[in-house]
Amino acid sequence: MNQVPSERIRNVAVVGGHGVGKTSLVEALLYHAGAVPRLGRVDDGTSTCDHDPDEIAHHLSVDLTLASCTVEAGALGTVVLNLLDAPGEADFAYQAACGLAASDLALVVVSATTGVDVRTEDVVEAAAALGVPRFFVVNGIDRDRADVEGVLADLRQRFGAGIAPLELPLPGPEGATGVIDLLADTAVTYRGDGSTRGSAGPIPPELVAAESPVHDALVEGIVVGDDGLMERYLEGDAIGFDELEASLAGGILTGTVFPVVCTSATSLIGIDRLATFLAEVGPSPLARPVVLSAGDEVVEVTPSPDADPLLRVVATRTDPYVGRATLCRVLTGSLTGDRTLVNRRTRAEERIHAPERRLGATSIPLDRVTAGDLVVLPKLSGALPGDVLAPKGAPVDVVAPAFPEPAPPVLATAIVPRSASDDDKLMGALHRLCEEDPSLVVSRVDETHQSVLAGAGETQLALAVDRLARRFGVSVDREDVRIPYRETITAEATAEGRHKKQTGGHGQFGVATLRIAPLPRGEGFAFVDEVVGGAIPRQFIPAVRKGVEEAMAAGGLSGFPVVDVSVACVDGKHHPVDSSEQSFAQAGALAFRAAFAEAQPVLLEPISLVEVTVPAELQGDVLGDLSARRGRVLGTDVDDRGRQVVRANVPTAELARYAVDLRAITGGRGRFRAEHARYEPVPPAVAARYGAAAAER
Ligand SMILES: Nc1nc2c(ncn2[C@@H]2O[C@H](COP(=O)(O)OP(=O)(O)O)[C@@H](O)[C@H]2O)c(=O)[nH]1
Ligand SMILES: [Mg+2]
Repeated sequence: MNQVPSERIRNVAVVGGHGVGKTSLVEALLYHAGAVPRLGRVDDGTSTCDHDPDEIAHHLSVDLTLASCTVEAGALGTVVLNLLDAPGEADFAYQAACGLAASDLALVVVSATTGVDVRTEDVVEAAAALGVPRFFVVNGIDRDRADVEGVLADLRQRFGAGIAPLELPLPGPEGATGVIDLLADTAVTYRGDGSTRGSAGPIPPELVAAESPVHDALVEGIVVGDDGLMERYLEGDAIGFDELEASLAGGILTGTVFPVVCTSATSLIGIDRLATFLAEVGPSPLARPVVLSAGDEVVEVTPSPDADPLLRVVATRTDPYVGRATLCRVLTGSLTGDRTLVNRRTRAEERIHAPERRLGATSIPLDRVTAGDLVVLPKLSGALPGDVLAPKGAPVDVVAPAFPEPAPPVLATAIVPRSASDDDKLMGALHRLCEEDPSLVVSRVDETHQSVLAGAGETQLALAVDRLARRFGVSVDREDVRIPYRETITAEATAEGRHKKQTGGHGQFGVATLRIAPLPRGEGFAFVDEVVGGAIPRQFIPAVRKGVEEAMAAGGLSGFPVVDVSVACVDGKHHPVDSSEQSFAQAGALAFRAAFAEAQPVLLEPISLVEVTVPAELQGDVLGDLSARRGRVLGTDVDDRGRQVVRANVPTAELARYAVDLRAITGGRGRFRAEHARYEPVPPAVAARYGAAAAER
């Protein structure tokens, strides 16, 4: 593929809710550009971007996929469109955010039938947070239930007056058959014969009356950001198309104007025009400065092919056959031939060679990579999303463009390998998956002897388990994550432990009397020696202690580790020949178990501190649900966007599926974070219920 100068590169993240037509829209753009000979379809598994077996099987985009093509854009010449097809599901929001961070424009796709949804709001918020300009596409205007006016009203209500519709659908007998160009005042019709080219003509007379005020509103919306143009407009000057377009491009870049166009990705309406808009008014990488810091110095640089190369890792993917492939954005500089760069985080040297573009699964080798471009690099060793690759010794850190951090995981599952060979491969495979999607976190929990995979939601976890088998040949079962209950006592008790065995020659003899008492929560264990008069010889006291510690670790009445107990060894007996460390360890353990049973033991459960953020109108539902989970609300607050923030203590056991349930209760509008707070006794009524669960262990 031809390389073009940086000002003719457009890096576009295609984002939005699930099923709105993002992957289909990318396909239509590729087909229009001639990058694919036939229009692939998501439903047949023939689209360019949903190429992974899991994506085809589930009709779901789960990875960030690069598809590059070139379009001819009039005086500009050849423009490279680097389209990043992002997954729409909330579970894969981090992938989408990484795609936004690598792009200069967020192409926010909204369904003409279902309109603005939670994910639309989320991706717009994510783009705004990363400072990425936004451009909306209302897709699916061919559908007979399309309601573009309703969607536009919604867009305006949610995202403000900057929403600037450049097109309206041109109604046909069923759905739309074209678009009305509000800038040029023409109607563009599409033949529906597989061609992407529309033909322009006059606006049908019956639509003129409705169109003209929208046209005026649009022109006003565009010139308002440009004082010179505004003045001329108010004086009655007709502002030319080119000037409007230039002003529009400025408004997009500064995030004050959000154009909206209309498409049908499957009937190929408005695709040619979208490609032209992206080329003509989409920001080039040169318009988005890179801010670097070196020591105390912060400098803003315009990406330049002559600078030292600086690359930002956007995503990595491990293919069992091809190996690792890393998607990078060239922040500045250029690459020709081999080059060794250093990963600023790991300090590892990485040999950079054989850069390529991608068309979904297809590689297109590049001889030269220039500032602002998106490229895939093979065989980097350990790069993670967000890492920066710089020449050796260059003390630079990248301040902007910003890169997102994954949100802390909210849902977890335990993973159990089916066979010993699965067990051997499990951790390696899990680590690979977590590298590809850093919003997945794997851990080994010693207290419950489980390998736990945690992430953003059920879809993501289920897919990870599928991938373990499909891509890494590791078969696993899922299990609930065990709650690390503990046990403690609520009263003082004293008991004697007597260990005595007579087996032929040497016997075993040791007696220890222990007084145990509750300790404040979190203090664990204390041991004091109160033996007087050598009832237990000094050298055996540590053995008593060891026996107690082993008994505590082995568990109390329900088999959970015992904590927060002070133990005093108050008396004992020994035998000059038969006593040994072993005997006293046994005696200590026996005494502890006896005293424990007398000391009114209770089950302790972990309590989490939860912070739930929801729109105010959903707060009641959330509070009701928290109290059904035995939660105690600590307080509520309002955040900077007017949402309620509820803080509560909730037993961790009640939160196992909270991510799934909160999404259902709030229609995806609720967020939460949870962290371990402390242990508390399980209320007796609840303990009876848990007793059964505990007994199963
Ligand atoms: N009628 C119609 N169907 C569409 C259009 N765009 C996408 N679809 C269909 O909508 C479904 C979801 O499309 P897809 O591209 O996977 O959406 P994504 O999840 O946003 O990537 C598929 O069945 C597509 O064939 C459109 O413009 N018109
Ligand atoms: Mg998709």
